[in-house]
Amino acid sequence: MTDKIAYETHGPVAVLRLQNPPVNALSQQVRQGLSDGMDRAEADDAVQAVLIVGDGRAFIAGADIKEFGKPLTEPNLPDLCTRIESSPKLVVASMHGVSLGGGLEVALGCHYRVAQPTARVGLPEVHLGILPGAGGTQRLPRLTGAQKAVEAITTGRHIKAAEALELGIIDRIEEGDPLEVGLAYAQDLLSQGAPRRPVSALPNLEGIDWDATYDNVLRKGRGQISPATAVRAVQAASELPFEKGIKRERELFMELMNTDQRKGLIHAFFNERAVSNLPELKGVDPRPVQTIGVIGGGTMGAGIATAALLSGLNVVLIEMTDDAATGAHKRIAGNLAGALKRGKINQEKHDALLNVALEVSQNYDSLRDADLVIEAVYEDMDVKKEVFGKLDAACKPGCVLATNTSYLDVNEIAASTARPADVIGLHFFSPAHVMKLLEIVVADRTAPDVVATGFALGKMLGKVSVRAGVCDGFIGNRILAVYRTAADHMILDGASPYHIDKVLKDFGFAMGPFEVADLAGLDIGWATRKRKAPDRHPQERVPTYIDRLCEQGHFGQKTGEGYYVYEEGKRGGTPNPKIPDLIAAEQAELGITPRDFTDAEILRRYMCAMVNESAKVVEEGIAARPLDVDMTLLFGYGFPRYWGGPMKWADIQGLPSVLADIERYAAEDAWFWAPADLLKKLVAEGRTFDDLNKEAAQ
Ligand code: HSC
Repeated sequence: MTDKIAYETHGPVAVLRLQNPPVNALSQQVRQGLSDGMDRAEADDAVQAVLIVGDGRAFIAGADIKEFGKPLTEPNLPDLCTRIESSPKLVVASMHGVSLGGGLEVALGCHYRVAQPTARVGLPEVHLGILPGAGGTQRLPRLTGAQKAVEAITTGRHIKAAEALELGIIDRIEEGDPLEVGLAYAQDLLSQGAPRRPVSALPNLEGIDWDATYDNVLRKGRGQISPATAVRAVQAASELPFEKGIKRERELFMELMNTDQRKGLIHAFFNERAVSNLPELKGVDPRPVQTIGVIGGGTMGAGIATAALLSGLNVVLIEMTDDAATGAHKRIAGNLAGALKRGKINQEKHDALLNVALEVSQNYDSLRDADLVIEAVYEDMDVKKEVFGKLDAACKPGCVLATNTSYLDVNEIAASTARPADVIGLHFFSPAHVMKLLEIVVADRTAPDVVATGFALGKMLGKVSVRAGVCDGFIGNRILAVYRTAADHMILDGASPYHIDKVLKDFGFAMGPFEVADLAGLDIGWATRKRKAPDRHPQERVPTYIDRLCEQGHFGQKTGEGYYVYEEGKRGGTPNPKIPDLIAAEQAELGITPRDFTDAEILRRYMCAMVNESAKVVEEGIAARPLDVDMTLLFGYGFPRYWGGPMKWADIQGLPSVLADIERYAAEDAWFWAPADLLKKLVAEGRTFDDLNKEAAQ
């Protein structure tokens, strides 16, 4: 026995209790302990049944993900599940909290399953780029039927106990201490003389149209292959005897284990948790936050207010005029109505949030009790300074003063107040009650407990919070500006925006950069180009063909015309026939002969520009680690999760090849493509971005 499993007997029942906090992941020691425990129970003639139960907050959260990518160790999980199932003694699982992946597979290896009413089960492996590899694709469909198993496995969703009972995944729901409940159930089964009931012995299931199901799941996966591959594993359960099906599952599992997508998805899993784990936050208590102020009730301010209300905070929103206040209230009411419709809140909660927790005011004095105020007004330094002056006068001492600016200098804003240590940037992404990313912008004089308060607020709001330093655009928008420029350069040189959009959607982005530009509004880029014009480097190439469209009042989706033309009531747009002419005119003016671009070259240039700027952002300390850039792009910019982020993508490609391409491009445009020093250093030392993440974690 290992110390991860406690063995005890209660009358005729041997109990194997998992003790591997925080979530009883099935590490080698846990697997060994379970296997030894089964041996011991079987060797004891007084034992008639075995109960498997977990200590702490979950039954079992699955295989130990930290072991993935390392050499396999015995006993392996599929064999362990088969070993449990083939025990001559009755085996029962008592499940509480979550039973996920390998955790559910262990339970499916047992002969009977009882769960707490609050328990959740699921096979979420596809989200890690793999499939259930310990019999889950063979046993689950034997209980639920093919269609339901395909749905559960390809979505990886968590299934609540009541539904699990209905689907036949569990046998009983019982509230109480999981050990007591499990013991009572086992005793019950013994007294009834209940037989062993191996799921693998159940008959093969009915077939479905496997090819159509595979195609459908593949399409929905937008390039992610694990869900579709899982369909083939379930197909094996319908077409092959159990032993052969298990073999097929193993083959497909190992195939996926060796993919880059598995590496990217596991990188995302661990780093979305690691991102808020910063040395500067250790031992620093955040300031308490119960009431927040929001200045400005446009789309952004209303979104922030909605997110805060839905997280249980009180909100005081300040607007300047009656009309604006009414508009803000309407927007928040609309957002909350959406939450009500989707079942996120009930009517009573909805009414309380809108009528009690929210106050819309035109008077800064209403902010007297606010613990934190977020300004979300027009992006103009003078306007921001005026707002901060008023906040300085109205807010209580210790109130955190935050700006939601997307690029303005937070140091300058802070310096305009009498309390710069209380000032921080909280950069939300629109719509703020939906988008997961929050950039926490730490200015030179921001106090450590104000930084901790930013992260605590992010956690309350369910955001992925990333620390960023002060620069134009912080982490995300600064990098975006550069890879967008790379795309614009390709357009000047001959690629079409529609080709570029297609290549990036094939790569896994939900939208192409020009579709995004149309959605965000072309006036934003136009304003930025004008703002940056005075400080522009003489060697900078800035395409202006799209400004001609803006000059005619076409700003993308909101005006019905941009890179695409949008028709009322139709989803998506069609290429705007004016665009090629505008591009051709600028090419003629600049004396450029357009050339062809392959899909591969478009992707490579776009990604190399992203990686190079990302490396500069890390090198300058704007991002604390490469993983901070990766999480910013994943949660705020639609970067495909299965690549893990741009820095993980670069590691997977091999940094020497990325640098070689950047240097090749630099021969054409040395200013734009100047390679990052950090990238050159890592290549010279034979290291990766992930090595920097690991060093930072030590
Ligand atoms: C699997 O099971 C594969 C099998 O099908 C087959 C294997 C067969 C191999 C055969 C080869 C021949 N492992 O999220 P939280 C950590 S794949 C290791 O903050 P919450 C997590 O990193 C697995 N660590 O808490 C964090 O650590 P930190 C399928 C795991 O309450 C801490 O636990 N299962 C871990 O918000 C707390 O986590 C899944 O995909 C794991 N499996 O959520 C489930 N799970 O404190 C993944 C968690 O150092 N996990 N940790 O940051 C989750 O969805 C969530 O963590 C929970 C808890 C819902 C469990």
